[in-house]
Amino acid sequence: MPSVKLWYSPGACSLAPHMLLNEIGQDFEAIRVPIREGAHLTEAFTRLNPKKRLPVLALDDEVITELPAITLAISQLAPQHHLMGGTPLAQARVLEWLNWLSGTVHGQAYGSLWRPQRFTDDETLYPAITAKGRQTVADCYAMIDAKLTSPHAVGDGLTAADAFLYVLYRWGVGIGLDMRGTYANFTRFAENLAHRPSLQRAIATEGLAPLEPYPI
Ligand SMILES: N[C@@H](CCC(=O)N[C@@H](CS)C(=O)NCC(=O)O)C(=O)O
Repeated sequence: MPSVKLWYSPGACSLAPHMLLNEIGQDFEAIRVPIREGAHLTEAFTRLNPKKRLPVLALDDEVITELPAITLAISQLAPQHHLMGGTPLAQARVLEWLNWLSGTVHGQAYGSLWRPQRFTDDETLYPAITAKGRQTVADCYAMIDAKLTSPHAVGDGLTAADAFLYVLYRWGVGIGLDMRGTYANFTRFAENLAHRPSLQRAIATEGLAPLEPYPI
């Protein structure tokens, strides 16, 4: 077994691999890099990941970035958990989710909402980009809600897609969307996932407040 390290920022998308490492019972070192405090912009962190983004996973000296690659690496540590899908079709479905969640929902929608400066140098355009980002989040969440008619995004077991979706549910609450009122399937899904000890432990380690009173 390699020595495993995960660099995370509290409540960021790194919560997904954090949960998955707990899920497979992997020993690992969790290293806190709070984005809010600019800790991802230090020289030391930039040397580790020149993209200045979280999460980062290290397996011994091998540094892996990008959430879908990181969840694949975690899945390969414990293939019996099928975190990237248990059949060839399920693997394609998990990748389909992760690609869309990373590229469109995270990179494009939340990128526009939270980081309009990535899309233009013209500050007068920031409000329009931010507004479009918020609308794209809502559109994407409607699609997610329509697809999440069962407890897991793919098949009948936990996959990396579930973990990432849970993070996005939290972000929806964080940006003030009426998640419970608007996205009933997504809410049921998140409440169901919130019972998992692996997620509860990651939330406690990251020092996050529970979202809402879950019916435990
Ligand atoms: N494509 C990257 C995106 C990672 C990313 O943007 N992470 C956010 C946290 S959720 C981040 O590090 N943000 C730092 C910033 O915006 O400066 C991935 O999938 O891992």
